[in-house]
Amino acid sequence: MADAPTICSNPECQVDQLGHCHLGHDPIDSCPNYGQDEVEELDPGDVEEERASPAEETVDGVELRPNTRIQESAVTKFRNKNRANTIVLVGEQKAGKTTLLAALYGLFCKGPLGGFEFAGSQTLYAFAERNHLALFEPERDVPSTPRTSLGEDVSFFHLKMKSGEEMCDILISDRSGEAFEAARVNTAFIDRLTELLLADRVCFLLDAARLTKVETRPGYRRIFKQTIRSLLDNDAVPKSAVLEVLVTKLDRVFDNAALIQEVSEYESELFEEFGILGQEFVIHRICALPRANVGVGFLGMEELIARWASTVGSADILPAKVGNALRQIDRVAKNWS
Ligand SMILES: Nc1nc2c(ncn2[C@@H]2O[C@H](COP(=O)(O)OP(=O)(O)OP(=O)(O)O)[C@@H](O)[C@H]2O)c(=O)[nH]1
Ligand SMILES: [Mg+2]
Repeated sequence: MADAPTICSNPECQVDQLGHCHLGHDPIDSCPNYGQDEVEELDPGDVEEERASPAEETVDGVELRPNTRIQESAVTKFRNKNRANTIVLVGEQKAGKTTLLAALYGLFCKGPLGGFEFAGSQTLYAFAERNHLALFEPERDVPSTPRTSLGEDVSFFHLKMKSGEEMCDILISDRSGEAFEAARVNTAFIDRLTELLLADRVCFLLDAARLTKVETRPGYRRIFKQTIRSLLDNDAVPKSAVLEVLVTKLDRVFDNAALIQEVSEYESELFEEFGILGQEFVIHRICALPRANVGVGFLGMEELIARWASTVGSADILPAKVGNALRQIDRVAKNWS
């Protein structure tokens, strides 16, 4: 209800208190003075802002916007209420992050994916939009998925799934590949990748086509490792998070044994370098859009969803151990000096 003075522009009218029009108009709306000030005072921006307010929507007491992506600020609230696995997608521009999200939605539209049934999503509209754009005119040469803009902050997609009697929630982050590229060359940008700190699983997307193409191969082999290395060396990834390399766009190399061999060799190199760090490190191959070779199908997607939905361990609330802590006796000399 608006404030009393804004209901009617006639100063003698007491419609806000008496409930009837001073000039006898019935219904009240038919009075030309009724609501005029209110209309004049309306700031169209407010209307939009109100509609966009996350406070409008509550699910299980959690404030979320159902039809857009979830902003990072809402993720913490969501995770406080729901035991959700958080998956962070990392990959340079056009690696296939958004297409992977679209494919997950598209596959759930057709039915269960492996042992998991779709049970709901707080980001249905955003999923549907991406799926539509990924499939829109799939024959054309230019990328069909709109590039995630650097101006956009990270946002999260939500999936609720059912496996037998068990329900599980996953949140998957998406942000522009440019942000990861910037962080690779300038560590000052790593702090901006705030979603990494929330990650239960960090998925590095490795573009199989780019990895095996003669023109791009040397540079890409190097920068892919550099991205992982810079995030790990700068402690941007929680030690508890699983590191997962997703070799994407398998449809583009599938029929060529030499290219597959190259992929395998690079996978071995990655294992040698990152598999020994004490953090769980896995590599899987997927195809999220079998455009170049329909026969490949949506490779590895059932296994992917099973991994992403796998129960996360209990949160470790113990304070982290301090390495090389000074003993009191070591401090004596310092205290005396
Ligand atoms: N053939 C094939 N093309 C794919 C696959 N996955 C993604 N693509 C294509 O790769 C291009 C880039 O995919 P996106 O999903 O937009 O990449 P992104 O990582 O989100 O890129 P940014 O938003 O720029 O960070 C699009 O043209 C997709 O159609 C795949 O599995 N196979
Ligand atoms: Mg994208």
